[in-house]
Amino acid sequence: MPSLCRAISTGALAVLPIIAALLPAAPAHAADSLRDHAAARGKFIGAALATSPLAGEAAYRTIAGAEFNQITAENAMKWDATEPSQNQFSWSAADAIVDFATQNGQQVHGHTLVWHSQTPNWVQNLGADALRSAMRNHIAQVAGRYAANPAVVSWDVVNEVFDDSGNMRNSFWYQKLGDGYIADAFRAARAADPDARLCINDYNVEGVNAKSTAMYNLVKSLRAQNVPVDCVGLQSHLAIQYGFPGQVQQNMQRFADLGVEVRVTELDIRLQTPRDPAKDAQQATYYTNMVNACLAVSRCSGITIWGFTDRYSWVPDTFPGQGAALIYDESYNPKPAYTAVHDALAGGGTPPDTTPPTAPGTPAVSAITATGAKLTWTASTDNRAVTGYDVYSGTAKLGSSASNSLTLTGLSPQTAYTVHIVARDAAGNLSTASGTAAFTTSAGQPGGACAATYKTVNSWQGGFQGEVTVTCTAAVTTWKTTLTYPSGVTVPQSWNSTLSATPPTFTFTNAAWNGTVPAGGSTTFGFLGSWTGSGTPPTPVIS
Ligand code: 9MR
Repeated sequence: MPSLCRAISTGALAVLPIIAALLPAAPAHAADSLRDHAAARGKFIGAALATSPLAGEAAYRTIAGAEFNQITAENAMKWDATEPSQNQFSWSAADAIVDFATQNGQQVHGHTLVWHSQTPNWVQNLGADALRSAMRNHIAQVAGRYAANPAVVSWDVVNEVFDDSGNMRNSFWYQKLGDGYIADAFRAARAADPDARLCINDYNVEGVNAKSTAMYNLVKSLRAQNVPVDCVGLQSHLAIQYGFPGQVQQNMQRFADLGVEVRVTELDIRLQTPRDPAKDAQQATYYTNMVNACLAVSRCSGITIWGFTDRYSWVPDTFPGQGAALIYDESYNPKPAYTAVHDALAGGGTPPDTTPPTAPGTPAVSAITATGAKLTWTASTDNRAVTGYDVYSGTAKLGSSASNSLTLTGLSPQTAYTVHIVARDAAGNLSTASGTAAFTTSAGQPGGACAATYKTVNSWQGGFQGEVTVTCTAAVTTWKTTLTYPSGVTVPQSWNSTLSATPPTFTFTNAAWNGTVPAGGSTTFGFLGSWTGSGTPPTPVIS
């Protein structure tokens, strides 16, 4: 029994006075710590620890020991740290983590045995058979070293085997060994440490989405083949500007229903720096949501935060301009995010809002210009309140609105957009996407003030009449529209404009009397075209 915390977490309250009397000193952590609240809920609360501050910074060690009951090595157990050269193992950094955890009555989650990243070149350069042997040997040595150590209770056996779309990642493992390396790795890990819980770990699998469904299908199929997968790790590298993932609790539950444990393995919630109170509050809400989702699923064993202080985090190096993703600031002061995790684990506070808004209606598009368009949609409803909408074209966010309409600006001329709307509420719950609406912006004009639209007024065998309307958002005294046709088109006659023809390009400038167009006004010119084809006359590209 390494500490009083363990005694509490195993429910041995009756023996508390005896243990307290036997212990030479009080436990290092306060009764109000995250770890005690988590243990009281039957969960772990973990932190990833970095080797250098763990060795050298008293404040780092104090908080890491006092607040968390599970530790993950941020880097010290990865392949490049443990086996930098073939069969030459280096244990000092990994052992330092395990020793620290043992001193503080904490469990260790091993991270990670097989990954495409932070794996030395010598491994990546091996042929298939040698690679398979090296993988088995690495797992046997690394998991085997700590198999008898009671602190080390679980392993990420494989990490990030999917790409961002949910297909098998085309890593050197996959290229040389096919997807069989995954089952092989789990079997080797079970052989090396029969008592450890063995996990598959990935990012962007927190909510229900294509990638988490791919993960779900893989875990289901591996377990059907008796591959020893005990646990699924949801990394949870989130960002307040991208919204809280949809249906996290439901996603956790579907894995749980497969009979596996789920856990949040690498939680951090970044924001665009600098911090401000509103961003801190949003971040705190997301931390609350994540803790509450885990608390609501009995097979969710706990939450590990990827670090704990903003002083040491991978985020600013990887996402320039973003950071402040953790629960303590750079000077080890607890942030609102700490209070959020604390209060959620302690069980108080307002009941969590996990209900997303309903999907918005499919947007209607109007007032299309060269650089903008107006979208209007049927509003969503929510159990509390809809706080806003985000408009996307694919994955690119085009704008946000607090109401059910938005005039988009800054679009590119003559570009096709397929847009959809997502609603959100104050807790960061996101609706499913609305239906999509497609439109193409009109052509731009020099100076950007005017845009042109074309229509065929009439056509006959070998000929047609075209009409162009020039609409200006600011007053102009001259304008120009260029139409480019497929070859074979000529324009023998035009009116209300001056034509300069270098087929297949025809440039129309204003006539003497219609160069002046007021802001919001328009003018029209026309022409006769001839072409050699039949059927519908060709449509010009406008620029
Ligand atoms: O936090 C880790 C950082 O210090 C390393 O430089 C980086 C190298 O790949 O790995 C970071 O941790 C990653 C983890 O091992 C797997 N999931 C994503 C984490 C953040 O990149």
